[in-house]
Amino acid sequence: MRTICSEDHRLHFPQAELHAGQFVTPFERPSRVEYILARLRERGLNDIAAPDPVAMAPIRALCRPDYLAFLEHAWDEWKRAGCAGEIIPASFPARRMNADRAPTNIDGKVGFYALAAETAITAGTWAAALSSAAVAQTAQRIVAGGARAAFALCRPPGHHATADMFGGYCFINNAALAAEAFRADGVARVAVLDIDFHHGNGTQDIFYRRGDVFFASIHGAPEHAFPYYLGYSDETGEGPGEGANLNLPLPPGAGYGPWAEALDAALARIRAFGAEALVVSLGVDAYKDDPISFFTLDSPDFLDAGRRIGRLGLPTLFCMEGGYAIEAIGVNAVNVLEGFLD
Ligand code: SP5
Ligand code: ZN
Repeated sequence: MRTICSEDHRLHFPQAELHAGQFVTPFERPSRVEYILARLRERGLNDIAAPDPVAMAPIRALCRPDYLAFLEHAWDEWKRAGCAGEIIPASFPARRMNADRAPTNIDGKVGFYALAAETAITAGTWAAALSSAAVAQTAQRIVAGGARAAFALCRPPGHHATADMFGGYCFINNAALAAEAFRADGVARVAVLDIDFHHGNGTQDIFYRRGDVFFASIHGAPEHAFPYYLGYSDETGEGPGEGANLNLPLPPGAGYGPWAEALDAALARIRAFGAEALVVSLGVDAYKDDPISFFTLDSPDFLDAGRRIGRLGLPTLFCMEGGYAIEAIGVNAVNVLEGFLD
């Protein structure tokens, strides 16, 4: 299985994450990629290549134009306004306020386009987000070209990003971009399986009214876990998308027993949907030692999860998402790939 990875992910390395009332070094940091690359090499998965140049047209089709303009120019506007630190949202269009009229003021704009305050934007964020999208695009082309699978080692991750909001460490939804690319290549039915600990709110939102892309997510129940305001089991899709959204929330402390049961349920629904290509939002923050999550999966469980996904027999693109137990992220992510290849 070929891995696509860009060095440009390093351009995004904020110093600050608002966590538990303090600024801490972000959990989502550049070294995550190094650990995954090291483990790939250790396991002989040495086919690692850089992405082709980013294709902007599909990104423009996926995201709202004003949101992309914001991401591209936010840093310059922030600096021009005399702000000293990294871009961190502090005001939000909450209930009964104007959530569809963007302010001109950069501080107002930042909150308008944010869904959470933990994610900072820095000078290199736009370039890094585009490189991550390019990684997903290039890996998707490999699968569309006939490979059984490819690994898009995306960083920053994408599954929390909507067409018009950043947050949860995400800026552009790489998995959604890949799913759309399969559709554009003529694949009639595509499934996105999100096994990151956190609900893939961005991916759900993008495809919620679509009957051609099935979305399934196994995640910490929204009553207890970020992103908190989406991911309930009664969110089943709308209009033409009714029945094409499957949320499988699990309670604090959930281990591989219930998690694997949820995975089998998701895989059965993907099979029944008639998917012809699969995008896996591959987060490994369901791991027992993850510092911001509450499932208790162990490293061998990721191997088993990969095996089950492999038994679907679909052309599969793995897109890297979360995972913050950094010393274990390589083993856990590569275990999913190795299980798949078994
Ligand atoms: C891609 C991805 O995995 N994004 C995750 C974003 C999580 N952001 C905020 C999480 C807030 C968690 N608070 C946890 C308290 C733990 N003691
Ligand atoms: Zn996550």
